[in-house]
Amino acid sequence: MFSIFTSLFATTTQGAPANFWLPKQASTVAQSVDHTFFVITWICYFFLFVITAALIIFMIKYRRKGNDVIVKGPTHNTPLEIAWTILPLLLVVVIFVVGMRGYLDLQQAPEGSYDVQVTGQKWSWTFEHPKYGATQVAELTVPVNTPVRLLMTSNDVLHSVWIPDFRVKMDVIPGRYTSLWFEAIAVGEYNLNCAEYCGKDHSKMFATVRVIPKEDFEKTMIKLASEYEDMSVGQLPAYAINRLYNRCQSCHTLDGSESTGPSFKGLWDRVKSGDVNFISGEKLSNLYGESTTYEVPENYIRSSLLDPQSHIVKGYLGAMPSFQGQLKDKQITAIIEMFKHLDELTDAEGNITVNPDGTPRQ
Ligand code: HEC
Ligand SMILES: [Cu+2]
Repeated sequence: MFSIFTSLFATTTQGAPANFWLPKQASTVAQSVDHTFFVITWICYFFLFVITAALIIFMIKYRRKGNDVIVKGPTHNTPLEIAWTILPLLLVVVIFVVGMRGYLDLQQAPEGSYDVQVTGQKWSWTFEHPKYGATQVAELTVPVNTPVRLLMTSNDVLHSVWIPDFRVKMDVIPGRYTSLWFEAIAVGEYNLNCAEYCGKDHSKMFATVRVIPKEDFEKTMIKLASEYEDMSVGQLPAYAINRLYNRCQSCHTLDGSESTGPSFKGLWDRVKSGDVNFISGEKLSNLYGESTTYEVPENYIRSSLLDPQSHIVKGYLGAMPSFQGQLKDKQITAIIEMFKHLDELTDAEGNITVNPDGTPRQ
């Protein structure tokens, strides 16, 4: 209890730990944000005290005593009126200058920042590292003491990236890019939350920012970009749904609902049984068999990815882009394995239930 009050007086040093009022300071801008916060808070405390004291003193001093005759009070006091106009004006100017400085710092990412592409989608965050070709879902790894710039957009509704320990927050808007930058000052794990109510599972839309030493960063990213290479076939479905499905999710759902393309739910059963009709009038089952177009059903999925225009599913447009050159052979295998095991990777509503390493997602 005592520390709640002492922390009110704590000067905000760079990198201050969490206290009752504010979370840990873990970025370069946190100190100045807290500074602004405390300047305004202390102005409020000052006036709370002065006004309450005046109120109590006046209540006692000017209370009605006995049956005095009520006389007319003063109606006007020029010096007083000038004072209560000029003083608050000066105060709001101070607040504006302190606030504007911090705001400008937050707007402009420093030259040479490390870029990350962020996509918000009900209800998960995807982070792409263009420099390494690595993709992360629900977790973002960044180097310490390096300015990082997030370029953000949404696939559906309004979201908002908020990292309390870094004191940064920015809306994520469909059909538009917004940006945000931070420079973490300490290695560690920090929470990233969605701060814009975005529907049923808004409260589950969070991610972990993992700040790691600079010298480990390159190694970690390269490993992340090629992590599937060391995986056994049994490990591939969890990898695919977490690391590859985000490239498909704008057109393919996991819950059976229609989108630009057919849902992935039940896809493997449809494909295996050959129960797919094409706009050419052909049926997939007629293309199966020895020395025909697709010797095994897996080849149909492979060609759907590498040459999507060759057979277009009835009821859809040929809107699928080719992933030729973008997916390695083992990643294609991973996607096929993902289709086969989709039931074990998602719940009835199409939410992903496993982490990339196969452990259950909370
Ligand atoms: C821009 C939209 C779009 C994206 C992104 C996209 N697809 Fe498609 N996909 C489609 C459309 C439209 C069809 C149906 C027409 C066709 O067969 O080409 C389709 C069809 C398919 C089919 C055949 C489905 C069936 O029922 O026979 C598979 C398999 C497939 N996509 C896999 C993927 C995978 C895996 C990804 C991500 C790596 C992906 N798609 C990304 C639009 C997309
Ligand atoms: Cu959200």
